[in-house]
Amino acid sequence: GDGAVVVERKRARTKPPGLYQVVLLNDDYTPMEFVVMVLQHFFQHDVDTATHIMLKIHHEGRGVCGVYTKDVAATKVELVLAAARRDGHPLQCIMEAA
Ligand code: TYC
Repeated sequence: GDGAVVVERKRARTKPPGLYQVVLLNDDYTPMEFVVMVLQHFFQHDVDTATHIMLKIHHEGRGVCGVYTKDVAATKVELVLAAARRDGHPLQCIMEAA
């Protein structure tokens, strides 16, 4: 060009990470004990909280396991689905923008 120097101001800060809810869905076949185990093992809930969340899902159809950044939420969904399929359960786990 004509030698003009264009300087773009850099973004002042990094983008805040989007947050995602990991949600378990009810079904008629997955044992309650398996869901409680999933909530303890993958979402670090104590047994009383895990049981409360499991019963909420059982009665209301769905329940939030935890809220995480996108990559962490996606990994938890995959780990839960892998564990459920390994044990032959139809449990469904999804992530939703929080
Ligand atoms: N409804 C299941 C049963 O009666 C228990 C269950 C709870 C399944 C939560 C899935 O996400 C779930 N055995």
